[in-house]
Amino acid sequence: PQEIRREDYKEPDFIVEKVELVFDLDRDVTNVKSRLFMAANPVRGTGKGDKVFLHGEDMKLLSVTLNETRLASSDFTVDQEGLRFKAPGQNFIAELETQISPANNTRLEGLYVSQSAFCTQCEAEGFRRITYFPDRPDVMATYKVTINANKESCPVLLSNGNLIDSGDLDDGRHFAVWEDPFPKPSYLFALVAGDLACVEDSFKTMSGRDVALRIFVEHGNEDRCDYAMDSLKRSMKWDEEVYGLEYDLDLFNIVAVSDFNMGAMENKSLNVFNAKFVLARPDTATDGDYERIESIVAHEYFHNWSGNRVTCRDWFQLSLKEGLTVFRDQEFSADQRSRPVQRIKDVNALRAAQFPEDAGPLAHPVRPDSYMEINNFYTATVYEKGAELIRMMHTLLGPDGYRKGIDLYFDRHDGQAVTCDDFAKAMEDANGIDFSQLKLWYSQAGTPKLSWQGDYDADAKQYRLTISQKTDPTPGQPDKQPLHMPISIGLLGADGSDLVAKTVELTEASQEFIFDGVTEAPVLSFNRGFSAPVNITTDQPDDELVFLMGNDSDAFNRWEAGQKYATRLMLSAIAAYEANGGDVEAAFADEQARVDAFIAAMRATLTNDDLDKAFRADALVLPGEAFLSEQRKPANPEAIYQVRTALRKRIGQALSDDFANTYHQNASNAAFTPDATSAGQRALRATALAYLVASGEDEFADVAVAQYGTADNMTDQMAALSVLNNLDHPGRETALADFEERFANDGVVLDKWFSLQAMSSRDDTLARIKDLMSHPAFTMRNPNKVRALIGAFAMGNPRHFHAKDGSGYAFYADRLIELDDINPQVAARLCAPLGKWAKYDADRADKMKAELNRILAKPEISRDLYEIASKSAA
Ligand code: BAL
Ligand code: ZN
Repeated sequence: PQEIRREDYKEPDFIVEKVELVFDLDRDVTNVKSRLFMAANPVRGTGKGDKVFLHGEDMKLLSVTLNETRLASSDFTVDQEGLRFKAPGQNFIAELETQISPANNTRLEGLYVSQSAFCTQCEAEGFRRITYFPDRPDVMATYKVTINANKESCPVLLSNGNLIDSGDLDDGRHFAVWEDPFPKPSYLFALVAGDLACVEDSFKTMSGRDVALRIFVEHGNEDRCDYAMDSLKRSMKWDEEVYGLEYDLDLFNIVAVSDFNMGAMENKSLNVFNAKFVLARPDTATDGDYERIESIVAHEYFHNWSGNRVTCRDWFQLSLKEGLTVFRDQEFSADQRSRPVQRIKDVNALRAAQFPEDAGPLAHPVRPDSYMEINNFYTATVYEKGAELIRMMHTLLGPDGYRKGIDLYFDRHDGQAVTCDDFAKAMEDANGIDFSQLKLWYSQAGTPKLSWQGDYDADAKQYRLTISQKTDPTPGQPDKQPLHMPISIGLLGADGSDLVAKTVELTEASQEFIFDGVTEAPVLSFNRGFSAPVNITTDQPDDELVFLMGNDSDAFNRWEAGQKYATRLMLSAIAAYEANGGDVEAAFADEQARVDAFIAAMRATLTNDDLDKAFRADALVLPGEAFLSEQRKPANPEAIYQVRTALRKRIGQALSDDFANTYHQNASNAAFTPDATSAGQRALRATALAYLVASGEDEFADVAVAQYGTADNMTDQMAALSVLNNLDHPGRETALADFEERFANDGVVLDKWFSLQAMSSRDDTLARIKDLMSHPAFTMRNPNKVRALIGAFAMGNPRHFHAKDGSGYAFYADRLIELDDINPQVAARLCAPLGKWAKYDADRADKMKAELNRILAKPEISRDLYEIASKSAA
């Protein structure tokens, strides 16, 4: 497959001003007629050629008609990429008739069938699987869409914009006509037709308009929409209050479908969601699910401005809308919940997915320079690192300066398809500043490494801080420039108060900052709030970390200090474990004093009632196995698992009384509510239970069994089941069997059950996964099922995935090969774990590479999977 390069971007020769589509829906043969009102692109100037190209894939082309004259087959050419013909003039009408088969569309791109409903997914390039069209985001047209379908099986007919007509047809069919007045790129087109239940509400906008809000779900799920609806209304209000942005149509629809490649999709006024991110009832969804629903509903809603009203010129600019919209949803969640807890969550996610991406073979800049398949670039780098870039702009400009930049961006570019440079320019122009160095974050891949050196001069009452930065080479980028970034710091006095709290701007490879009036030798709190998305290589002494854990006024850095301490402790123990031939007792033999100090600091956090419970729960969780793997080369998954498990056991034993108190004190008799405070209480109690069970005392496993049996909500039930999941305890099988029976017909909930088993540390896990593949509810055709069972194994079970005999790799590669023929986009997305071979010992690395090569040898491998596997194997 060919690489597409950013520098090759050319304006389209012809644009489409208006589209009229008529769908005659049928599962096996759907007929699509389109009328495209085409014009030579005025930006290019007229008369620059008459060659028209329309993208199109996997369709049957029935006819091409230009200005009402049907073309002979010799007047156009069709190949795998699309349709070419000669324009009959500067302005003309092209009519195309195509046939597609939604029921056979297992890729879930374009028009397909989920359960019994028709739905679409067009981002990035799905529209070209519906009809021939210049399927690129810089071609923006208004759409009028007529849907004809069987009235009994498809009573609901939806598309973008406003419903302008509907009625009955012959033969039990009916129709609806939708018109979207806002010009949009084809990737925002959507159609849904099916027998769906509808939950309705409304929102009054800041200018007093009433917007009808509707959520469509499968029948029987109507009582699981309240939280999504509430989240939608809060998002609409927040965007008005914080960004001054009002919704622009009288109707906003959300549809939940079971089969979906992504989390959700922001189609204009018709958001299509993975059902997993809509449906919630206390007995089916955990607090984590509620949180994700809130943030994804917000994310898709916010796209109405940051994505739809102003969109991307080309797909290299994807972060223009995604980085900005992730930043917006993160800030929304921070405002709705606890700001530090939200920041911890976002940084954990960044470290879990983006830092490894930036350090591996798939590293790419926030604005990539080339791709083979754009679906492979919906990455943590484009999304989460892109959001960090916007966050740095926000920090550097302050809230008012940021808002001035945002206002100018939307004033200047409303209705346009623009670039990341256009966004930065609006920020610069509104504030009279120069972001040219900051913009390197768009083009330079890799996570910067920062080190610092602090010197205190007691006589001068001066603290000098030298900060150095370096970014390692990444594929295709051997040389890196120093970046511009805000570093928030605090200097703490002995009583724990801030002597200095400030944000400095780092721009040089090495730079000194001087703080005067510092009355005592301070402890440095560095990169507060994770103001810059970097790795810090300076080791702060243990006692300073303990001090920060107990005193830092920046809650994020209190948490961070604990994570650093725990990481350091475990890395030393892992080295000792390996040096002592896998003896976990020996691993901690030389670390007793440090372990004790760490446990004492954990206890102080656990019992500090001034701290938010959700924060305490986070602060008590040790860095995960995947994170620890990133800190070591070669990573030894078995050693990491053993040492982390042993440390948890020691903490559980040492603080058993405290955890037992916490567990009992945080029981609640109140009815479940998903608010952040109640969720924090449940999280702290779940953490206590997990440590009690980790202590190895049988009585606590019985407590977990009891909790599973008596809990009246999914959060508490899953907390119990997750700890039982790793045990050899009869209660495990009983609880799993009960769960399976209760949710046998509930795909979204049963996925939790598949995932748990895939992530179990038990030795029979891989065998169990193989059995579960023939479970009646499992199918490789449903992305959620694949992610729940197969994806969870590779991403959430490092120890078994990296089994020394290579069985985990071989099983996984077999699944990717099988999946590639069904859904290449999902297959490619799951391939990344095999690409991390360079992190492991030679034996594992060879086995992982061998599996990548076996994947590459697959006949008719998709472009999607080829790109990831070939870059990973290199
Ligand atoms: N645009 C694809 C899904 C999302 O990021 O909202
Ligand atoms: Zn998005």
